[in-house]
Amino acid sequence: MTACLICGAPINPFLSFGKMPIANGFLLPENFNKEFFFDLQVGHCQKCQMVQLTELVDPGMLFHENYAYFSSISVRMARHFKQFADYVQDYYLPKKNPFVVEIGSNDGIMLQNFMQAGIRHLGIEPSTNVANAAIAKGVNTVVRFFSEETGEALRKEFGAADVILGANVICHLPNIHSVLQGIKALLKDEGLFIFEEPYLGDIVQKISYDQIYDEHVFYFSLNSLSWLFNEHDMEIVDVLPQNVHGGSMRYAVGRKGVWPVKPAVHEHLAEEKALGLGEADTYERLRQAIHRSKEQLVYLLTEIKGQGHRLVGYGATSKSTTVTNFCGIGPDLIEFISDTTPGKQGKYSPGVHIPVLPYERFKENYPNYALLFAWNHGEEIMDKEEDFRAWGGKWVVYVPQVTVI
Ligand code: DWN
Ligand code: SAH
Repeated sequence: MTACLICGAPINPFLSFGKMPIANGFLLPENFNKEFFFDLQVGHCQKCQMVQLTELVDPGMLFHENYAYFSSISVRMARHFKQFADYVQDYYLPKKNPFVVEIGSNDGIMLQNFMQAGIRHLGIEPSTNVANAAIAKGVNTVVRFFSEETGEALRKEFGAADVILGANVICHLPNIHSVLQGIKALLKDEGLFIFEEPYLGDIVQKISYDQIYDEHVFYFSLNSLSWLFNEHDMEIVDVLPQNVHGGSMRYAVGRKGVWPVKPAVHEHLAEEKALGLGEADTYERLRQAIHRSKEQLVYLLTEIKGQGHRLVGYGATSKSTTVTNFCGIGPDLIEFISDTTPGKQGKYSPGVHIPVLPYERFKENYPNYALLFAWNHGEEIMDKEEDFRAWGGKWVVYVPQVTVI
């Protein structure tokens, strides 16, 4: 049995996906025989309530000079992070010489807003290629993994931060206790740590099992995070659900007793109880629902293909690596995956090796069906692809259920 990364208690694995490759490990044929696989398994800790992976991949294998994900690929996400930055500026930044730090700042999608407003800022980003894209925009960035040591060193070099931000990154950090120590070292006493991550409540309700992959070490709930922050003399003072990445939650966290705790925190804790996020049965039901979803998707795709239709994937997401490998969906079913990221194009998808081709290949020769791997950007994509629908093309989606649109 594996020990919980948060509290050390034994955790019960509830779902095994089998052998999985690196979710963002898009590769060339000469590297097929060197591909790395690990056991993707997820468990729930009864003591502190954290849902987490039971086997970890070394972060150095995931985040490096060829990290495949550039945050700015989505226009809607750029808008979202502008709103996030405005919210921080309006409610939480002091007027006099504020200093904003972001952990996992990627290509500067959030910090560019502070830069444009002339606000002192710093991004901490270990993946050199995306960090360089931020630096090229003029966003101050250091290429480093955040930890206690980093937090202490940055405090000495740059002074204390008024706010520390994170988006879709804290759930990636297995050294989370060290990260929280680093945050406390870098943050002013009255400062706030504000971060947002995919929300466990949404994963359970939407059966969005494709959020489970190597980079996502933790699947946060308010309850499990409250346990964690309490260990570090910190507390969650506000929560705000976010309609991005399939359902996220934004948390504002301060040192204990410094900020008033908003009623939303108690309301969401009660909702989590009603949803059964603390009960083993919930995860057994989730496991069964995931297996049903897999069967339905494979059945539908096989039928579409059997009728002689052309089927392609849309968006070579990290999430698609879980779906394709878990469901056994390979190039026999999917002709190619269309993606706008130059670094993924011309490569093959991890594990099942479906070709990833430029978006133009989709646009120039529409398939009959497109499997929407980037379902979290569904609104943006459907708006953009009105011509595909008008031409007679159909979307296949699998979250929250397997459907043809
Ligand atoms: O947490 C994470 C999130 C924020 O980003 C990371 N661990 C890794 C990554 O996850 P993902 O790869 O599942 O993220 P997305 O944002 O769902 O990826 C979208 C993919 O789809 C990109 O490769 C770009 C592509 N895309 C496209 O081809 N056309 C996206 C849009 C919006 C489009 O119109
Ligand atoms: N915040 C962006 C990027 C999310 S992807 C967004 O929401 O779109 C996760 C990012 O975290 C990657 O850019 C990755 O390189 C970075 N990351 C991973 N481990 C990290 C660590 N220990 N410290 C800081 N950033 C880290």
